Amino acid sequence: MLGAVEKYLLEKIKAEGSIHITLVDPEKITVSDASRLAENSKSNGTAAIMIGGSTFVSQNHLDDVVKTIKSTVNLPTILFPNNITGISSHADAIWFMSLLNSVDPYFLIGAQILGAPLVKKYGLEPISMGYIIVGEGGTAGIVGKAISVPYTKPELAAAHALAGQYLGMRFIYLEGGSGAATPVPPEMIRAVKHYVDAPVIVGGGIRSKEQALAAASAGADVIVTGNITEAADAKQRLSEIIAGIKSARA
Ligand code: 1GP
Repeated sequence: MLGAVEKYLLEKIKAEGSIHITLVDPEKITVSDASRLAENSKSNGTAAIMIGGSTFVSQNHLDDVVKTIKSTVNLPTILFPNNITGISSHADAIWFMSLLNSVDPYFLIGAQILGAPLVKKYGLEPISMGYIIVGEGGTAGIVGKAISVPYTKPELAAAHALAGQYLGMRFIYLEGGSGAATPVPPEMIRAVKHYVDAPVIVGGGIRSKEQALAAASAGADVIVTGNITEAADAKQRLSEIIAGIKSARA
């Protein structure tokens, strides 16, 4: 049976074409900023809040950020863990993910084995996801010891994604790396969409309405932005990006 958050995401994608999710990196944010950011995101039409970063954050701070977001907005909170330290009992769901192009078995299955009992104990909804680092890949690529798929090799990204789907992963994430100079190219998104039926999440370096529109038009089901939500003009940028995503359907 599908969990409530996964069902919500699938129904929203079906109804709206492409949806936006805000990523909150607890390393970079105070609890009060997290609350303000969640409110901004909700008022601009984001579908859910993801919480996670690429390095270490104290478990207490992570818990506080999740709790604050939950008490501020009525949106699903989905953990986006880089390790077992990214698990909080206060969230609704967790991307239960494997970094498909890591050379380190820890990021393929090791952390998942250590984390699975906690996910069960906390009653978090696990949503299975294949995570693929592409392009420059950023900190996630370095920490996760990934052999990144170059932007010039869309067919290789598609092969990774299809392998993930055949292994039973229900979402595929193309990660260009937080703050990437260039977002995942539309050709790569199109190639992946051509191969897989699973919803495709795209993130990393999306900063403008045009970039969001290009990703959505290429078939991205979910567009994630993190960095821009920390900019001074975050509210304006977020509203433009979400407008861009919605206009892909028009
Ligand atoms: C990073 O894909 C996300 O994991 C979002 O990237 O911070 O560049 O928006 P940005």
